[in-house]
Amino acid sequence: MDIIYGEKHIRHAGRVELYDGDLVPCFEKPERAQLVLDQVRARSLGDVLSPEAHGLEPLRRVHSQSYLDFLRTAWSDWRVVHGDTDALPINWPVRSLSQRVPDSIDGRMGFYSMDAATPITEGTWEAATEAADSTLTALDRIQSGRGGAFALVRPPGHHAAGDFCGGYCYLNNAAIAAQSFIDQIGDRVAILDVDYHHGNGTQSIFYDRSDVFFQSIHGDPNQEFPYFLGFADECGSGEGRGLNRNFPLAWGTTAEFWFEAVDEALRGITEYQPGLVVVSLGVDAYKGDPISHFLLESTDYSRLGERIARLGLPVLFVLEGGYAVEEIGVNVVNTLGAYDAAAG
Ligand code: Q9C
Ligand code: ZN
Repeated sequence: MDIIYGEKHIRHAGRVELYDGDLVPCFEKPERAQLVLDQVRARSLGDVLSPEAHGLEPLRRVHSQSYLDFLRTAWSDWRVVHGDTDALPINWPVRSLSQRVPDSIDGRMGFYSMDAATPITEGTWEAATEAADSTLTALDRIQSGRGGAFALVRPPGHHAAGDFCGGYCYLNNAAIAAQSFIDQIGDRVAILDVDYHHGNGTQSIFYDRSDVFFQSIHGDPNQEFPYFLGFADECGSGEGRGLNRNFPLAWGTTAEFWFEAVDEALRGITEYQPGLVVVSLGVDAYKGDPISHFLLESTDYSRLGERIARLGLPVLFVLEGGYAVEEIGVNVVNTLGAYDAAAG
């Protein structure tokens, strides 16, 4: 399959995130994408292509203009006040607080974010927009009949909602591509999110929509980030009722139970008959992941790719999380290689 990879992601390299009460080096770092690229090349997965610019319009279809303006200008506004450090929020507009947008950069950091693990740096806007362009370029390749495609991107996207960043995510790459497909083709899209964390951003963007079927398999939000979305009773609303499905699983979940959820989700996709499947491919359900608590083996990712291929539908794979840097490339390419082999 075609792999889309751009180098601007290197410009997004946050220093620290707030983690278990300490400021620790960011888990979401440039090395991740480079190690995936190494494996893509080592195993000759396909042609590695550069992203093509698609402009801001596809981003506006998913994110609010005010959020995009914030994201584009946040670091330079922060720098004026705080100097040459990464921008991190520290206060959020919860419950009884006002939902008006404050003037100060500190206030806006909280307004447009959900956690203190998602720093905005000098290169964040450039990297995030390039990731969206890579994902849209991967979609173009699929539409020109090249089979599956892989957007090898960072920063990831599935925690980013219409108007906030969080969980290392700024622009929702999977959602932007799904919406672009709908705008161009007018057919339905199924999104399968296998990242260890619930894809709260993607869920919220499409929650009331009948043209996008979102399913996520993830750590139970009673135990795990993002804590405030991803429960099993979130089924979609209005026209989207029945087209949102969550599979929250307990810490310690092994492949046996994880694949029960995968198979159930794949049956749902077959029934829905979409024109495109987008896979939010985080590989942090892997047993060696430093911030996660599932127990998948590297070989399980090959099983995943094979099962996805059996759908017989065009598939756009988008990289999300995965922090066991030794194995991230192996796990990703196991998935994609097995998909290619089984899809023929
Ligand atoms: N103790 C992605 O995988 N920190 N984002 C959680 C829990 C945030 C993960 C800390 C994890 C975000 C794309
Ligand atoms: Zn994750």
